[in-house]
Amino acid sequence: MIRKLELTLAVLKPDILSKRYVKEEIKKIILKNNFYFIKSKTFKPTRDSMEKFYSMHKEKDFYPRLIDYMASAPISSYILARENAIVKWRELIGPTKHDKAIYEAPTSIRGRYGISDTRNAVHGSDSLESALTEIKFMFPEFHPEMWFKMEEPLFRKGQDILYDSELEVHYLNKSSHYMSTSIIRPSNQ
Ligand code: 3AN
Repeated sequence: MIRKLELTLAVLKPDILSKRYVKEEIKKIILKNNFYFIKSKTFKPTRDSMEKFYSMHKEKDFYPRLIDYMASAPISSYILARENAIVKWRELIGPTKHDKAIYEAPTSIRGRYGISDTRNAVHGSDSLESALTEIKFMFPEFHPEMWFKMEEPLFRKGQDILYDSELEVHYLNKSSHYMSTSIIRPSNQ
């Protein structure tokens, strides 16, 4: 059976971006685990956008703290692709709660780089449905159905894929693939 690649949303939270070395370590973990960086964006989110992104937690006592934190400084947001991307990325990031991450998954990203329940280093979509919603939220210009049609088969083959470490993105080598208008070297918007 041909297994399709899956897309998920990863976010590196503000305290990770303030530590250049840690950000690089996390990117190395992502690459070592055979994820492709399909889209990448580093920006300082507005309070309003973070309130929407985390609206499902509106009633929770930690919500104001979470919004203050997420809107305090730049974040990096990525669309990642691989087989079982959602479950695999959740496995790598580890438990939400800081104590649990430290004691039960000390080698996970949150176990290594999380600081508290709120400042827990990274985000990962927890289902297919939330991955699509979150990808649309962070990358409204990206069309998953188009990507699955035009690019997924080529990424799945895994040949002639290049990585631009500055743009933090994988792209298909133009010269070795039949060119479709949708296959262009991505620009960092
Ligand atoms: P996850 O990010 O593991 O999917 P969610 O969706 O329950 O976890 O929580 C979203 C974010 O809210 C977490 N990443 C964390 O930053 C924050 N958060 C969750 N639970 C707590 C808590 N009990 N206290 C403080 N912050 C929390």
